[in-house]
Amino acid sequence: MEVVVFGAGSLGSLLGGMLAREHRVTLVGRDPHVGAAREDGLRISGELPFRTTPHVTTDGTDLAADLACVAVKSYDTAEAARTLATGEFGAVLSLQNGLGNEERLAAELDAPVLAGTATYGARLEEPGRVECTGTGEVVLGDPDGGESARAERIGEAFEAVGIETTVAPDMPRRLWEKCAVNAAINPLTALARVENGAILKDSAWPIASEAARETARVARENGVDLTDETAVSSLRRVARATAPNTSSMARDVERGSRTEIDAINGYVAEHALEPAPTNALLAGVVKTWESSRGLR
Ligand code: KPL
Repeated sequence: MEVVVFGAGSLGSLLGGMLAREHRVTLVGRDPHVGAAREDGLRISGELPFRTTPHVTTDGTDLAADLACVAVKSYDTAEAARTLATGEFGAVLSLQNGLGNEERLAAELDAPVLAGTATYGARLEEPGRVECTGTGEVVLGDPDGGESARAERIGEAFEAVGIETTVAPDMPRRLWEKCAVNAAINPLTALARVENGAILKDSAWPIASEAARETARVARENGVDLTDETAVSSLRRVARATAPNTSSMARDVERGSRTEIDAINGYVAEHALEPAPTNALLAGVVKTWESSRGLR
């Protein structure tokens, strides 16, 4: 299979590297990472050590492949979609954080768009080298839900390189459930500068669990069957399982970079039919921090 991985951050590089063991992969990213990977190969360390030599480029225009995996930050989705629209793809798979990415891709692209989530842990250690900090799984499927033969074929291509993959007929619920977890963990850990496990403490849990419950309620308002109990128990499970880890938003804030708040708490607050004060408050505080740093 020919695959373009658009977005050579830590996750895109790890999955792109794994896919390159069996498929023809083009990894689109930025220097100095892409330059180092071109010179010396893409080095994956940690739980799954290996080196591969995918084709790497900083120019994502006019590419053609059976599949384009989009792994850019959610605020870069519209620009990624416009660049991908100059090429030709059999299918496009979003492997991004937050909600609304698939709609933004579908608005620009003729190719069918699939939704996905990935729970692999990865960290860009230095240009050309990514550390796999934890194996996980990819879940993918039709963004509107239902069976998808296309998703099955992509799932088989992922499984062929050892990426544990589930093809799911209920992606809308899964995306909202993940968003409920992120809406609780990400802004709280970023603002308080703590690891994921800290949200289980008495001082944070009422806020975190309310963010998750409120997200489940907004999901239901948008026709997605996600109960408060499922959202809260998923939050507790992920916070426990990733207790010593730093969330992606906490890492963004530490680096002084823009966060994905718009696609997480911002999306929930905007799509609420009844007010969603906890998500609105968390989004407002993080956006205020971004504005103060000239990031938005
Ligand atoms: O997805 C995550 C993130 O950091 O964005 C969690 C689940 C919170 C793990 O860190």
